[in-house]
Amino acid sequence: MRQKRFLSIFLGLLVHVLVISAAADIKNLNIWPMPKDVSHGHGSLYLDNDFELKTDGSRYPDSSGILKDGFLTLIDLVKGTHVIEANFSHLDSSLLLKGIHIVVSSPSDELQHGIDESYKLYIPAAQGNPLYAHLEAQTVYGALHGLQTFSQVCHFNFTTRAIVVPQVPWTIVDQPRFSYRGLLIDTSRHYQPVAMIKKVIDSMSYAKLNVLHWHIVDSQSFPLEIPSYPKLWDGAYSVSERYTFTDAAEIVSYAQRRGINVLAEIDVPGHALSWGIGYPALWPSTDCKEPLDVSNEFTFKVIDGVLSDFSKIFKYKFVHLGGDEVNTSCWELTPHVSQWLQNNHLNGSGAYQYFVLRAQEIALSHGYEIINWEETFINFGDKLSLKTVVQNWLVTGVAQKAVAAGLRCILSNQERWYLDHLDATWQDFYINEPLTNITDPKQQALVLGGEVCMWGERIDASDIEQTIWPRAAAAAERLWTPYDKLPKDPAQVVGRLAHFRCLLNQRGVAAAPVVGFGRSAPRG
Ligand code: CP6
Repeated sequence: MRQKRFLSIFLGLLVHVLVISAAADIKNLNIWPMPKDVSHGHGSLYLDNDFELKTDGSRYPDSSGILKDGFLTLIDLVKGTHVIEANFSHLDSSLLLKGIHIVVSSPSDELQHGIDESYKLYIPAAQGNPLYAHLEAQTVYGALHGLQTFSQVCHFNFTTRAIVVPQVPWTIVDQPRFSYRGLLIDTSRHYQPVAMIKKVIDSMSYAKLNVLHWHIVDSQSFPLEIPSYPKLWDGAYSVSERYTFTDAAEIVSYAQRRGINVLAEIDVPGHALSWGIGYPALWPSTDCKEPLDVSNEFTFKVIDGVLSDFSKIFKYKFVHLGGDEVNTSCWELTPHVSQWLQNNHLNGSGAYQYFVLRAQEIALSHGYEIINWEETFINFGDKLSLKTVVQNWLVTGVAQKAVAAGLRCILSNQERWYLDHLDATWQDFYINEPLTNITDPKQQALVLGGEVCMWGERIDASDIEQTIWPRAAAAAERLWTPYDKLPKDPAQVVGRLAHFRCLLNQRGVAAAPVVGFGRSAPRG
């Protein structure tokens, strides 16, 4: 029955697509990122004062309340800070949208890499009573994307003082182009309060980004509690600039409820000086505090403890093991490490390979697949576990080589997708195409997606949001929207991006002006 009803709705839609899409001027659509297929009409509806969620016929029980919370978020987002003053009593009730009917077919709320994030959203025109929007998705996380799109279609109308849905009927059929759409934050160079991390997660959900890459620790500080090695967070900046293990679990849960996976990183063996503040045995010597001591079994015991603790809270199937910028000469110049190298017939680069592969084995033993920075592939790509994803950041064209070797990869080219490069413009972010020079469909399928990186050396909680946004949104559309819908010239999307940026501001996100749009002057 239900199936039939949707079938007839979607057949109706098909007619709509055929009839209306020719007329639909894509430039007037202010949805970001642009969905796969959109059509709309020219009517208007209002959200009823008790706009409701209906989930009958859904196989998803929502025992965790993720869908309910997604619905309440939608209401908050469309109301913004306005007080609804509409009095609909005089209005023809055929103009009121009573609610949204959501049908999710998978009962599971497991969030994992590669889950189905598609959705179909239909908002009817004023005909038939009572009026409900219809949202269909395979998973609850697809439904959340549909609710985000819905929130961008509605706006507060200052004449009626109600929420209007213009341009009905809407038919939106949508799914992401890439399964990995990431944002890196770095809590080692500057501490970020938990509240700010949650704000960043909220803003990611508005742009349909789905992976928060948490570069938790680095040489500058070790802010996270590790129960197995409780002195590791002695490496924090201060007693307050820390995350308890429970804080981290809370961040993971907060993100998961918004359809966002958390990718935890320990960047080893380089970028790890702070580990030795609590456990100086991890340092080769007081003259060589990074990379971690490759010759000491204790080093691998600690990594095992950290990843064992991680596996209790970081449920994403990947863990990031870093592996970039390793100063191997520091090992060669430290007498006891140099002796160990000789005994094991290794030079510095051999020891680097040994370290990375051993860390990979430990991660695999805890059930993880692995992401490593590209230097590991450049130096010993043929030795890496096939469960490795190579994350590009240098300007080497390494992605083509990684996928040709059968490994998966993620793109983060530092000239285009490094948010700490303040001279990289939103246009640079927009035109960065992950599949450049990758033509074989089998190899294209190994490109999981991309990630923009907000390294923390020069930002803290005072300016992280305006440094991330709006440029991350430009990358978010590149990673979401089908290639053939993306204009070659970013000038064609500037107005829509500026609109999204204003939406972020209205939602309390300190997104910076879109340079080159309207009255905003170029910066600095
Ligand atoms: N920290 C770590 C960093 C960077 C990397 N790893 C980095 C390098 C160059 C630039 C920006 C950031 N700050 N751990 C490289 C992956 Cl330009």
